[in-house]
Amino acid sequence: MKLQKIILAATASVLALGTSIAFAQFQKSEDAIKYRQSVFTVMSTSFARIGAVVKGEAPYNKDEVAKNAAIVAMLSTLPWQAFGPGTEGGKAQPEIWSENAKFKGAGDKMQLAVASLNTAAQSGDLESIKKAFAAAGQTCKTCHDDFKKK
Ligand code: ASC
Repeated sequence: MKLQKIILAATASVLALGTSIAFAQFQKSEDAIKYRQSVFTVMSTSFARIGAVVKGEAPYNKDEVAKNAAIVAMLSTLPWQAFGPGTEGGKAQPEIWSENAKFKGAGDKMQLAVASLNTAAQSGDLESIKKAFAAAGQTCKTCHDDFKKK
């Protein structure tokens, strides 16, 4: 009985490990490319909606900006798992893999910047939203300059 329990626990652990590996990887590089591009597309849509408010092209609605900032902050955590080894392609520059620490650093900066934007957006202070938006936009641009094909 005791041994059966140990085997059962071990089997469950192996299955859980297998599931997490399958979750972190993609079957084909095209799947990874599609995933990360989809995330960036939706992130860009919400970011641009905040941008329209910041630029005075759309009226400021606290709930709308807060919602879009939360979407951007949440999505900012997702694309990195889809830049694994062997997933070169799409608009990704090869430097993402050859200078991976630099790429990771740029991604971390972006995540911190959009987390700050989200904090500002939830507070509802438009002046701090404007500042945080500009800082976040700069992290998008820096990373694109270095790592995204034109
Ligand atoms: C966007 C978008 C980006 C960034 C970048 C900021 O809305 O799609 O890639 O902002 O242009 O510099």
